[in-house]
Amino acid sequence: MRTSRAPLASPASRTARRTRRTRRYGAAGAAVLSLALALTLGTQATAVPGPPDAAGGPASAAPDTGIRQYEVTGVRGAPERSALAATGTAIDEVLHGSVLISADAAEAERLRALGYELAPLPAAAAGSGDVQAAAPSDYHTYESMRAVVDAAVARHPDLVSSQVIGRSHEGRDIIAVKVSADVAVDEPEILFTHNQHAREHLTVEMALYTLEELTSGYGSDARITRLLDTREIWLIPSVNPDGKTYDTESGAFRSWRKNRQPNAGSSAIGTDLNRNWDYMWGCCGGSSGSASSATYRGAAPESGPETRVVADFVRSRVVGGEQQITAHIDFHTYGELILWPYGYTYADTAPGLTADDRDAFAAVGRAMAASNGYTPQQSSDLYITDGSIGDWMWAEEGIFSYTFEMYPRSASGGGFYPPGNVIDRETARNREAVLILLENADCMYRSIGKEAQYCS
Ligand code: 7B0
Ligand code: ZN
Repeated sequence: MRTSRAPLASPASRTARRTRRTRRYGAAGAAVLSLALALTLGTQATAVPGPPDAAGGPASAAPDTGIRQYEVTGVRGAPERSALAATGTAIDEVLHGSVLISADAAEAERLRALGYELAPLPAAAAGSGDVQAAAPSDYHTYESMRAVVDAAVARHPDLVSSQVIGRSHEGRDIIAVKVSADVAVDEPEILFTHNQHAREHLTVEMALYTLEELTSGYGSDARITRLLDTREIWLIPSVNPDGKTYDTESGAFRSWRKNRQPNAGSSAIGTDLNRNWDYMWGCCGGSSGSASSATYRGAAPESGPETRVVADFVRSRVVGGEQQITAHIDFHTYGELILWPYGYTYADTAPGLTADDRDAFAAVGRAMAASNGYTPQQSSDLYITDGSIGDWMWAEEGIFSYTFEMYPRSASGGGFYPPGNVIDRETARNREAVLILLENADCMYRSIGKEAQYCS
């Protein structure tokens, strides 16, 4: 098992690899916009609780699974949040001095027995105040997502292609959509992954928004035209199609997070795909070894077929010994955050993550955050996670990997189930951030003024 050793590539060899790589692409003639170093959005790292909600619709109660949201009081600071997360609870939202979690009755009891104080959230944050309740029909299903992708391929065969990269546990196709004008032969590649977590439906809408924006902008929007001429963009709109389907197929939301893979010796279903990646897997209390936990890390790294499919896809992008993908966003909800590695440690620099790496992560992360109003921070500022996608992407593949936590900032905006009438606004809100990443993807170190050192 490769859980507690240093990354395969030493920082030095990886730097050399990136330097070589950019030497090949650096003169490709891409008009590269310089990164306007943005102001950070202030030091606020946690959400401010919204007004208490009155009774509302069913969005945060999930009768099928009995999973609902609770506020856990007296939890402040990343170490205390990490201690709570180490019990196997998934933290949904960080407030000042408390957090929101999703739990079923048994888990709530267990946490109370451990001394935590839990208060159930009023039946639904969504559906109260001026936020409407969402219904499953507000979002694309897995099937209707496929139809949108197929239509884009049919309309823009010169720009868009779709391929099946593997299958989920229940046998659904996991697809990767490639968007590129393929003018240049050898281009930096950027990957967007969506919907590792079943209930985070807004992230699938984000993939479809990006697809539409890129395809409709080619030939009409100079910036998008230039980017599609000089980049290869990969979208995986749903990493977890089984979980997504399970979450909504009954007609009510189930607050499901994991995949739908059975676990040997347990009646509990599912692995948290974002704890199942093969770097520092299970190292640090940032995931659970119990099958019933929302953050169950699985029996082994990449034991989730969906994790394996996406990891194999990423590994398949190594051409001539060089990983072609340079930058990545993994879309989640919610919290309005932009996170970068590492999640497994509080340290700002660590094996394979130099001060320059960290500074480049932060510079581009802050520039993106300045465009969408999200809060930029290292992942572990939230709480410790191990086996998450971003740590693997960076440590094993040298890919600048961000995690976006999309709208809303707090449960009062609908939590995991914001109403359909915010989808257009909240996906378009990330347009600029996506373009900033695409523009920086040929040399992330330009953001810290070190293009010559790393990318010349
Ligand atoms: C998660 O509420 C991941 C940070 C990456 N190291 C944050 C993510 O997997 O816990 N938050 S979420 O589940 N979407
Ligand atoms: Zn998530």
